[in-house]
Amino acid sequence: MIYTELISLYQLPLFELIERSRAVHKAHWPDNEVQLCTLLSIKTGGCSEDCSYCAQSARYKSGVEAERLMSKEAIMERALHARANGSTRFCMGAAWRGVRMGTQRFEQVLDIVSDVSQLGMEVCVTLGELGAEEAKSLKTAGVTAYNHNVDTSPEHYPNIVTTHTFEDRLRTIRHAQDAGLSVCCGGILGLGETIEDRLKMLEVISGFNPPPESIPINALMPMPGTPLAENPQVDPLDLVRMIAVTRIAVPKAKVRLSAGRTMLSEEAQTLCFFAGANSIFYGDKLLTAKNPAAEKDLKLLAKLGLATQAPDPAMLAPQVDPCCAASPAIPSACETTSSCC
Ligand code: SAM
Ligand code: DTB
Ligand code: SF4
Repeated sequence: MIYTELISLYQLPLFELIERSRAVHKAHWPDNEVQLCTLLSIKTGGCSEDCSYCAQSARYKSGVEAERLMSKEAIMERALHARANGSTRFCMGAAWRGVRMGTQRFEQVLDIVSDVSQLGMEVCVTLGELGAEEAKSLKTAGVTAYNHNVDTSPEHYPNIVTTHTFEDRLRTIRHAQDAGLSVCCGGILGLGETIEDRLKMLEVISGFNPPPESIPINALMPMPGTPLAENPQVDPLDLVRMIAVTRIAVPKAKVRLSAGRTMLSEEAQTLCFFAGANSIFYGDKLLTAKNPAAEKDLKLLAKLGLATQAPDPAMLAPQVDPCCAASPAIPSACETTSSCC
């Protein structure tokens, strides 16, 4: 969807916007279902990159210490625990710029993925930059989805990260798509961006062909010691609007209400679900930051009469739309990732 369409939607009176997003949601998804996804930081801290929101960058004194890659045994224990608690997706994150074929750490990750993928949950990984070969190996090892966020608009990205570019992010997404992986790609609100930046980000994401399988919408969790530590909290109603427009722009994607839920009231989260969010990160911790307690989330879902989604580990990745690939709507995004009209 192009920017002018997105901004027209965004500026609708809130109730009208939500009526529209609700209608799209009902046409594509079971009405009352939320997917529970557990995150685990398998390699924490010490990252070479300078993403100014991130506590795991080695450049900032955030109090997060660099750790080694967790052992497969410890990861399996956490994955089994997540499954027993009702998670149907297990997402493993690593504080790396990227991974490379033939390195010991990538071989270890492939071995870990092979075992986790036997547990019947969807397996997601987020390891930074990928080449074509790395993406293929992850697919073969049993990864369902690759999480790589564009995080903000192409214009605002250089104000937030200088050690890699927006185009680098798109290239990795393209490699994941080409390998047949589902792509999980979203961003963060609260990085000092404008509403225009948020919608320019969504213009890029909604232009992907194939479309992303899931779109995480994070609200910045200001991390002590990072350049954005004092940024103001995102207005919860802006988050609701963003979720509603995302639901309309990419009807078939899971929209994941991601980081920042500890700062939201139950009522604000309820509005996010009503507007089209149908997945959350579940468990007391995100990667390094806090998340609502699992019991609290289960109580909220029960109060709202929301069921949890069944796992779909054999989920097929969204397919390329050949018509759209032939007439790309967003040429700038098209140079590195196929774009859909
Ligand atoms: N290193 C990999 C990468 O950058 O893609 C994977 C891990 S990185 C922590 C995954 C995502 O977490 C980021 O792209 C960003 O969207 C989100 N994130 C990181 N720190 C955050 C924060 N303080 N608040 C909200 N979201 C955050
Ligand atoms: C995503 O979009 N959000 C998750 C997941 N993908 C990897 C990460 C949120 C991280 C929040 C900050 C932290 O825990 O350090
Ligand atoms: Fe490293 Fe990812 Fe954090 Fe950037 S967001 S500093 S790449 S872990």
